[in-house]
Amino acid sequence: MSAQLPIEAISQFSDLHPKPGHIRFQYGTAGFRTLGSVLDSVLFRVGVLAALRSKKLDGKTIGVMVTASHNPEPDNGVKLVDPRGEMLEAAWETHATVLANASTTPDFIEALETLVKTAKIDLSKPARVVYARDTRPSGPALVAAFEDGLKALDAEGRNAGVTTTPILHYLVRSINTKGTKHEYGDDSEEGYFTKLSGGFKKLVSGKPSLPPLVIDCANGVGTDAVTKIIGYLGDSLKLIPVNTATTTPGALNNACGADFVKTSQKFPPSVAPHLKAGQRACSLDGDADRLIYYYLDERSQFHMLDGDKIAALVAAFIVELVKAAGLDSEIQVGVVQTAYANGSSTKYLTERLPVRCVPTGVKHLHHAAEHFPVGVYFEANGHGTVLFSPETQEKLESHEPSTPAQSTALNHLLSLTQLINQTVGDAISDMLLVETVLAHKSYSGIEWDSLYVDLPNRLVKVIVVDRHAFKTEDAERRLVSPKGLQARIDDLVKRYDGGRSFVRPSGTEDVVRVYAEAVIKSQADDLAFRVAGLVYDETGGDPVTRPKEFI
Ligand code: G16
Repeated sequence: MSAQLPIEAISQFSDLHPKPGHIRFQYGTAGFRTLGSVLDSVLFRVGVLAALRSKKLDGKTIGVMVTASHNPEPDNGVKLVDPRGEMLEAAWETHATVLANASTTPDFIEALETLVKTAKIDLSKPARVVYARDTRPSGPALVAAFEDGLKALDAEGRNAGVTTTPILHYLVRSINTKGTKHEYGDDSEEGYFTKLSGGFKKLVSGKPSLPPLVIDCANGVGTDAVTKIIGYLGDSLKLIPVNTATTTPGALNNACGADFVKTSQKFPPSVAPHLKAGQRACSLDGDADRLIYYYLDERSQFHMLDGDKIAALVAAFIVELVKAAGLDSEIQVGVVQTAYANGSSTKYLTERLPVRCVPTGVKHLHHAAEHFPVGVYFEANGHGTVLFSPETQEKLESHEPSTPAQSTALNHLLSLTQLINQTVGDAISDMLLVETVLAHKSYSGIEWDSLYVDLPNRLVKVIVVDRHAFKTEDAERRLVSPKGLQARIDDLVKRYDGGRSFVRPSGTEDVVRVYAEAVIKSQADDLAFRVAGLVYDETGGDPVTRPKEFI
């Protein structure tokens, strides 16, 4: 290991991107995420880190996405993507946090030297990074800071421009598998759209067309991807894009998008003109990696079909296909959820399939899903995908069907492996997946919704002095600190029929989240607000500013 860190170049560039003194950065649920205006130094340092990660992995291409996804427009963020398109390895999240918090350029260089030594990075290896950003106004300057990080290490950068998070993940895997027997797809946006739409068209060929689908693009980067895929889908599916104002200041995720629908349990007002009784619609989030469906029934009542409902729909469909292909004794389908999964969905799924519960964050769900031959994972907020293990993929490719019906089912499964973006949750791929199942089953939103009845639930955010004081266990279902708070929550929960509640610090916003469900809606609301009140009081909240609803 003869090559050395280019100290002079690093220090010159680093001086251009000083760390703001008062802020402590943390690589959280989905990377660094905070106000875009304070992230300059973080982006520069992530550039250096991404180059080192690539060197560590023998020059494999690392991905970097500049986005704050569902957060409001002034926020921004950055996350790293490992070579197979999966989230950054957990140990390196710690390295990222250490580097981001070095106070000065000499401290930063010292931290880099320690990292190179402890992680045994061979600096003579090449460094390759592909990167993209969403439509946030703070994006271009942050990308420029990031590029300085690449320059400091003389890394090879490929700018994928303005695109969705899932497309960036797709590109990373495609670049790294190019020319191998595991080639994932052509490493271009065109390759992505061709692959997904090709799988979809095969799956719905011969099925009656569904009525057009209204698609809320959250005024974000999904707009561009939706516009493009419309061209590839032709007559196979009609989409009606709304909330496509990507350049209107303040519009991103504002009263629209998947997080708005899920959290407020209503459809975006801007979608109203397109929704008539029986019409189904869906919302993407700001970087198009989450998807929530909804429809109006004949009485024009709103019904939400969230990530749990998507998991139930999709898992049942895949189980049927596996059986029809004659592979049910060889290929097991499992489901991964988090504590936010509605109690009814967990009951519905566990009666039929193996189900695991893991902490919030795609990285946790993804890894757990990899343990199943077919792993279906969805967070209730609409973030998820389906993974086919390499063994399953091989089985599907080599299986000899004994009947025409088996052959059809097998081909459908193979087309699903094309349609599904297996690198990460992908709203556009998930939308095509849902539409496939609806077309095969001749389901409208009503039949899909009737798989099970959601328990009424409520999600509340509490602003506290220090959310890091909240620590959890048991897949975030119980608090271990602050001491004694869990016992008080337990006492409260006992008083509600079908009551369940948990508290956890967010990894993407500076808040503590409180979830509650109960048999009756008013009780779920009451429980959520009472637990929120406990959280607020516990952390020394000011009685004057105590939200009135925290009874
Ligand atoms: C990110 C993560 C998701 C997570 C969500 C909320 O989503 O990728 O896995 O569910 O944040 O996390 P938290 O409750 O910790 O704030 P996104 O769509 O914002 O990238």
